Amino acid sequence: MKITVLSGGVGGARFTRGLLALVGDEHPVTVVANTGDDMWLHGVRVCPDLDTLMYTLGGAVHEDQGWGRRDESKRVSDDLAAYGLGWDWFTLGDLDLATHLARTELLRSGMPLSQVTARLADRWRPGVTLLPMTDDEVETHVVLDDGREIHFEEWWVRHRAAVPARRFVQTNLAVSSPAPGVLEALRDADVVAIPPSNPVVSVGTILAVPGVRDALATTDAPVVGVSPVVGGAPVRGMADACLAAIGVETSALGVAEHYGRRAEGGILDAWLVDEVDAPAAARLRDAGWASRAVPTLMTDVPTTARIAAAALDLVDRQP
Ligand code: FO1
Repeated sequence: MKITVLSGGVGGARFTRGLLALVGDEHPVTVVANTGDDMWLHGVRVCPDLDTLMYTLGGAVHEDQGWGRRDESKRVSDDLAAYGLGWDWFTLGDLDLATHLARTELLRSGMPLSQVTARLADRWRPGVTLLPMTDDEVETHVVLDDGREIHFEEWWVRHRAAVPARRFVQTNLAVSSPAPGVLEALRDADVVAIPPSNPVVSVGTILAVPGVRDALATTDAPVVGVSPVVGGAPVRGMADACLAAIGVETSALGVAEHYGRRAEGGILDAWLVDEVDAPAAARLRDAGWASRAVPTLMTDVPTTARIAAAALDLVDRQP
């Protein structure tokens, strides 16, 4: 059974780790990662979601943070600050910096991001094929109410998304192309999973790469999603601020309707919600969706494996 996952950072990485615990290495998993959070910092290319996936699945992630490396230090970042350089609210750890230096060196040698990602992932053995959504350089920026445009990471990390976003601007995205293997991973999958990643700036960004949404709409694989919103609030991060910016209600039902059912031109066949949102599952079933309410808090790997099993089961796929 070929499984394809469209993933952002922490939520998607944790879900995929549980999925791998469930399916072992009998079923190949391909993860298509959001690269809209990427940025140039100190002359190196930082790819937060690719790195969170690589570190989490490779067993090197700082577990409490969900990003960056375990046993990390920040001597270089502190010394850069002494030169008045960098963002004092954004820490590039010393070991993490090696990843960005390696990536930048390989990119500068002419290697596309997808090949660079495969080369870096080789070291960590993540147990999946890790693909950036595109090899083109794209970035998500946020236009604030006062008209200023800042990088997504500044809005997300410095302002904790507390400054209202008027809209999101995604540089170069409309003219980007899916990275090699991305469309095939959607077309040839036996099941496609949308984990509880940020539906706007992570999954939404992947869907905005030309060709991806069509591949998702036409693949023979069933598409099942897991709600990132539980009881009207995002489990982690500030997806509610992103949903508000695009006028979508922060609820399991609101996000399902935002993604839309494939029979009506959307991208999903099935939607797994948390047990507190059982009424939403019932309403969706009445509207023709496959939907079920189970505990969806990814508290540990075995629990997450059970969530992944419930998602696959919802579209009649068993590992
Ligand atoms: N998140 C923070 O809240 N604070 C940081 O200083 C920070 C640094 C950082 C460095 C590299 C990297 O790959 C990720 C980093 N993140 C940090 C997490 C990042 O904001 C998120 O992983 C994604 O952008 C959202 O999914």
